[in-house]
Amino acid sequence: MIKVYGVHGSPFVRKVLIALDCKNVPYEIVRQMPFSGDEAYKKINPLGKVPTLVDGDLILGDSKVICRYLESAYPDPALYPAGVADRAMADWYEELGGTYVTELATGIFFQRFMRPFAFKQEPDEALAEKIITRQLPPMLDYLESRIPGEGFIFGDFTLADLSIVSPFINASYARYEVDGSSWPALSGLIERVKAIPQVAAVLGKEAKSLGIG
Ligand SMILES: N[C@@H](CCC(=O)N[C@@H](CS)C(=O)NCC(=O)O)C(=O)O
Repeated sequence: MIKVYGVHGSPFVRKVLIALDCKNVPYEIVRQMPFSGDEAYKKINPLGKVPTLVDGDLILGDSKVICRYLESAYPDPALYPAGVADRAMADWYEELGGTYVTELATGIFFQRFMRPFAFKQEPDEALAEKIITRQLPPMLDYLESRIPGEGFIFGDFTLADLSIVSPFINASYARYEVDGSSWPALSGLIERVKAIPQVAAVLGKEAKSLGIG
């Protein structure tokens, strides 16, 4: 059976678990904390990051690489759009969601959730506020201009939708919600993605694991 190394709460692990669930592929999670400096884990993923997917002899790191493998190996249902231009745009949204948007949203998550609850430290509220009031809004404006008022970015749900939405799920654990009066399309997409049964199921397990259920 496929093994996914990682923990609930990581947006990158979340993406892989949801892709596997959508494709109805059984898997087991091998608990692996990020930032643990675990030398044994580095033998299968030298970056030490989660997730890593093990499927027989195949050992892959990086959620984008893993999800592309899953799409080729288990094509039904498709989780990327067909068509060269849409596929390229989906890659762009996945990249943007997994890099800059994640950095900003997990900045809020780290300050307001991880520091007080995991590390018993005071959050740097000034830093969280700077992200919320100055750094995020231009990105939210860009996303708002690209997201439809209904449905998903490419019609059917794809991992591009999840990649855009996922960082905001982490931020919501730190009491940050995208303001629906300023960014209604993005705010609506977040709700629609969270309502997908496979997404809701993983988020339920995540909430339990993070103690916020
Ligand atoms: N580009 C990677 C990013 C993975 C990543 O940064 N994972 C975080 C957890 S959310 C991690 O393992 N961080 C540990 C580290 O950077 O050492 C992916 O898409 O899988």
